[in-house]
Amino acid sequence: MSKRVAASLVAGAMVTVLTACGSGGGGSADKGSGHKLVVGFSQVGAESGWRTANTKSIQESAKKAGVELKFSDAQQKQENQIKAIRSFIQQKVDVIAFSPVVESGWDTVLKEAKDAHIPVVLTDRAVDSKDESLYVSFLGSDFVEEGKKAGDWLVKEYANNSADVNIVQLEGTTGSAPANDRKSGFADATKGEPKFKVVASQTGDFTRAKGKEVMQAFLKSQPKIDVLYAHNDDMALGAIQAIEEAGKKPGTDIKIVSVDGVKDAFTAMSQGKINYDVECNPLLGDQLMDLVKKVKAGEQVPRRIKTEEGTFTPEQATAALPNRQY
Ligand code: GYE
Repeated sequence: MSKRVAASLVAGAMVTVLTACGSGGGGSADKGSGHKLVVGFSQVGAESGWRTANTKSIQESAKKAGVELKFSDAQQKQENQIKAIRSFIQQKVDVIAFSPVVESGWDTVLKEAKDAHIPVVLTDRAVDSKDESLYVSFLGSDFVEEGKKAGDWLVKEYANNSADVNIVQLEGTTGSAPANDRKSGFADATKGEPKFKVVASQTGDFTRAKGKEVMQAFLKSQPKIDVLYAHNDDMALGAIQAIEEAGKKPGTDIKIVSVDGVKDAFTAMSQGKINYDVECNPLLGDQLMDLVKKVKAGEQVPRRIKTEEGTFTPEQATAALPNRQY
């Protein structure tokens, strides 16, 4: 008898719980059960093949995951990203995701997001903020490691040479994480050998047009260039044009090592114009959607999620070309 009473009490309790859920009476389900997760995403711009692939990946993954993506293109300007983030706060999005164009100067706007209780996820590029509470997670590549891989290749390539190796460097956007880190990783890998000399280093803003322009200036000012280290493929591709127009053979007269691993660079590699490419994976969409869903659900997420990536010789790039997605 007492058992039956207990059982019916349990059953009653269950019904109550089910009813509460079904009617949307739960405290956190304040936007109703059909509410789509809304993510505000501020993208850097459309400066490179890498970026185009990254944008496409994020937009497609959002669609697939049933996430409403409010997409904003900052055209490589920090002020535009700050404006976009403020507008996302005003619109009360569920999560803000962004790829910070430069590393510094984010504390004020990120504090505003925190005060509005909107979690922030960093993707692709990092910020240098000391206050770790301003974002919940950072998903992207290890750019220092990428620079090291480029430098390690150079050390091996010139292992049997004792003569000076004159290097020109095309840097990414000034103040950006990939420019800072790819520069320092490369410098670290080559610093043990004084024969490696960076004779000129300047920003090409991660674009083909600027890469070409700066390489033209390098070719005019530098009597002897052995190696070009480009922080991304688009600048390397622009530089290839400048080298060819100057009557030199890219990949032979000037060796080229670059970062990204986009299709156009693999094509250039198959033609012998780039000697080594360090991969940086732009296809972050699925991982990002996974992450924002977990963050919204209040689940514990890792502070740092690193993307796995490899390196490519011309032979490997030529073999990978037919199936390359970006
Ligand atoms: O390497 C470059 C792009 O932040 C990793 O930005 C990204 C870099 C990428 O413009 O091509």
